[in-house]
Order: sequence, then C-alpha cells, then structure tokens
Amino acid sequence: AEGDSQTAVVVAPVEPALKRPRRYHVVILNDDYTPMEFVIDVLERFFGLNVEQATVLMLQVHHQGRAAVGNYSRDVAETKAAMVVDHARQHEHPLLCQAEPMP
Ligand code: TYC
Repeated sequence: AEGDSQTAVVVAPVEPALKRPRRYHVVILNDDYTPMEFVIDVLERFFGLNVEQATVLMLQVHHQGRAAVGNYSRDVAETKAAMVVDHARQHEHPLLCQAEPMP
C-alpha cells in the first residue's frame, strides 16, 4: 500500500539458543592383568552385549589397546564408566573404563 516503506533488517547469524548436548563414548582400556572372561562378563552385564559381541570387542581391546563400547549422554556415560571401575575394583582387577566426549 501507499506509504509502506520496505525496511530491510539484517540479522547477524547467532549461536543457536539450544545446542544439542554432546554425546560421550564409554571407552574400555587394555591392561595385562584383568582376565578376558571378566571383561566379557562386564560387557554383557553393563552394556547389554551378547557373549559373541562381547568376545569380539574384548579381543579388539586386547589387540588395539582400547575401544568404545557405546555412546550416551554425559551423565549416563560417566555413571556407567564409574560402575565398571567400581565392579572391577571389588574383584581386585585393574580394568580401566572412562567416558570421553565424542569428536
Ligand atoms: N589383556 C588382558 C589379558 O590378556 C585382557 C583384557 C582385555 C584386559 C580387555 C582388559 O579391557 C581389557 N588377560
């Protein structure tokens, strides 16, 4: 209509108000002392793997030094890692397990 002025408003790109929270890997690490059977049991018990999947993953860690077991929210990943370490210490095994932010 007459008299309308077209005003161009330039909006600078801003950070999204809500960033999707980072996901965290739970990583298990190799060591020379924790029995293979114990690691397999941990993978079944805490990560819901079946015995075949757990065996493959345990051997991967044994040969390559480490592997990611799953990805979770930060809270869940840190809790699971702490539960695994706690369980291992109760059985006097040095197994290490930690949460790491995904790239
Ligand atoms: N390297 C151990 C052994 O030879 C087995 C092992 C596998 C330990 C995976 C830890 O995260 C681990 N008994």
